[in-house]
Amino acid sequence: MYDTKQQWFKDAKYGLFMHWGLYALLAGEYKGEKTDRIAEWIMNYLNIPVEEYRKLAKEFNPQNFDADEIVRRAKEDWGMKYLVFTSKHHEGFAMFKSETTPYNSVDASPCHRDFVKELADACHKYDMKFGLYYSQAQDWDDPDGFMQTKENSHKNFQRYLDEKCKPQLREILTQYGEIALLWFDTPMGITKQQTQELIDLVKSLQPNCIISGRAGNHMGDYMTTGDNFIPRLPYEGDWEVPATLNDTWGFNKYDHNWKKADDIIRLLLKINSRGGNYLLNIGPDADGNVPKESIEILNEVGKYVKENAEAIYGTKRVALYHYELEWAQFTSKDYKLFVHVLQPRMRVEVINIANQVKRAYIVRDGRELEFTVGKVCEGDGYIEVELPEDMQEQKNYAVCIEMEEKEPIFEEIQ
Ligand code: FHN
Repeated sequence: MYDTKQQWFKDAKYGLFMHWGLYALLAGEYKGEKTDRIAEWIMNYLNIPVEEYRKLAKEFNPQNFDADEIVRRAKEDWGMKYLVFTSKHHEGFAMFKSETTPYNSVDASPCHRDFVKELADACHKYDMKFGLYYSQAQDWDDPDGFMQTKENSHKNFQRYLDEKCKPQLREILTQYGEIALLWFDTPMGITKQQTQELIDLVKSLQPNCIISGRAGNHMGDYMTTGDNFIPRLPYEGDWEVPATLNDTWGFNKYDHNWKKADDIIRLLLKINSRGGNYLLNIGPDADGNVPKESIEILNEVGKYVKENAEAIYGTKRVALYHYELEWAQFTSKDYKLFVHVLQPRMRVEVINIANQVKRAYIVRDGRELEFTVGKVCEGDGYIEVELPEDMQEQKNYAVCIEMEEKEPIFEEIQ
């Protein structure tokens, strides 16, 4: 059984990840050298010396960053239920006012802005759950932080933890009101005891804050999959897929490999059908603009999510035989099975319906549908829902099959 403080997370299904830091200024290129890999790793990939990289802080002055507008869109247009923002990524630069080190966006940059505060205020205003990413082990700026490619990396890791990581965690957990989620990442070189100390610190300051699956040593409050990885089968308990819209997290001007809105809708439903949450990323540019491609995709996906809210939020995973169809994905809630129709169809056929069917309707407008039921073989119910002619050319809508309240129609494995 899971703690009810995590209920919001179970029900959320869809959240916004935001990777933003000094790497946005480089956007995949440093002194004429390009990287088409994930842009927030440019310091590491191109071996930029710490002192050189630090100079970027003096250029960071994003005039167009509008936390209120991003959060409003995420909530109202994109249908997302939570936001996770990189308060400090592996580069080591804090996007908030920190007394621990002046290497932060308020003290080191001409903008003098606390972006964690701006986003926290907006999230609290729009009633959006607010989460913070904090790279607890990898810190390429601190001599004792973890950096895979550095000789003598994390020699005195405990000093880094005690003098930078923990004080900064204390800051982000005490300066901005409720923090619903602490998103730890890449727990390299961290021991079980050190992980426990970080978790204890988080819980002592914000007892309701839940912790991502990458705290280290399998000690988070839920499971985080690999980046962009969707399991074939569900995991036990709560889980989340962090994912990109193109192939980078931080802004990379050379990455144009945008996924299509239809693909994102399918991926969201595929994850939801297995009981997981989709944490989908945007990477604003150095001026604070969210790439227009991201906005276009998220607007289109958001339309689906909002029209079919009943079939997404608070849903549970479905039984195995409802997993993978070319034309549909499935979710369920109470005694309702939702068929998300992703390709044009004449009718919707579903097998293995255990209970008596009460009615079938189109989720977005409540329109009742004709259906026939039958049995393929003993214990194997079959339903055929006729789609009205005007629906037969359409795709991307959900049909609800509502059943008598007898057998639960989803599998509960917790
Ligand atoms: O190294 C990071 C990467 O930059 C990004 O933040 C992702 C998001 O899940 N996490 C790590 C790689 O898994």
